[in-house]
Amino acid sequence: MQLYLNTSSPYARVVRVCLYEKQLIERTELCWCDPWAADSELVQITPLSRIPTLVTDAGDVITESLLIAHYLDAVGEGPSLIPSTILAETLALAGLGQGLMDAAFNVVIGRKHGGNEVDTTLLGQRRLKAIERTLITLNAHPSVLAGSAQRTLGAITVAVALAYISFRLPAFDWQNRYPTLHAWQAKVVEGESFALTEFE
Ligand SMILES: N[C@@H](CCC(=O)N[C@@H](CS)C(=O)NCC(=O)O)C(=O)O
Repeated sequence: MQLYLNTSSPYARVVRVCLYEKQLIERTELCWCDPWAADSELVQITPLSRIPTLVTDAGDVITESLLIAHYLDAVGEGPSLIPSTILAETLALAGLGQGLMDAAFNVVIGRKHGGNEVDTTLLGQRRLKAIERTLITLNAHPSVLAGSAQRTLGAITVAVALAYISFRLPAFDWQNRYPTLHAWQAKVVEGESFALTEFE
C-alpha cells in the first residue's frame, strides 16, 4: 500500500497511528508530499489533492481519514479499532475528534491565508467557540471520565486533535485548563504509534 501524507496533517496522523496499531506500517510505503503544491504528484492520484490518501494493493484510492481507518481496521492485525461491543461510543467519540480537528485546522488555515483577523469573522468566531465547547464536552465525557486508554478510532481521533491544538494553537492551553482530559489523553498517547508519529 501507499499512503500520501505530510508531517503536520492531523488527518494523516490519525491514519499513521492506525497503521502502527494494525501492524500495517511495514506493508505501507509513506509518500511524503505537499498537497498544496500545484504540481504535486498527488494530483495524479486523486483529483481532490488532499492528504491522507491511501492506494491499496489492488489500486483503489481511498481518501478521508476515517474511511481509510475503517479500511485499515478491516485488513490489519490485532484488536479492532472500532469494536462492535462499543460501536456507538467509538463512533460518537470519533465524530467529536474529527469535528474538533476540522475546527482547529480551519482556524490554522484561515489565519495562514487571511491573517489573524479572520478570528473576528463570523466563521472564525464559530470555529473558536466550537473548539472551546468541544474541549468542555470532552473534559466531562463518559469515556474520558472512565479513564479508559483503549486506542479505539474514537480515542485516537480525539487524542490527535488535542495534540494538534497543542502544536498549532497553544494559546488554548487546554492541558492546564482541562486536567481530566489531559490525564486521559496522556494515557492514550502512550506507546510507539503516537511516539513515532509526532507532528513536525
Ligand atoms: N476530511 C478530510 C480532511 C483532509 C484535509 O483537509 N487534508 C488537508 C491537509 S491537513 C489537505 O490535504 N488540504 C489540501 C487542500 O485542501 O487542498 C480527512 O479526514 O481526511
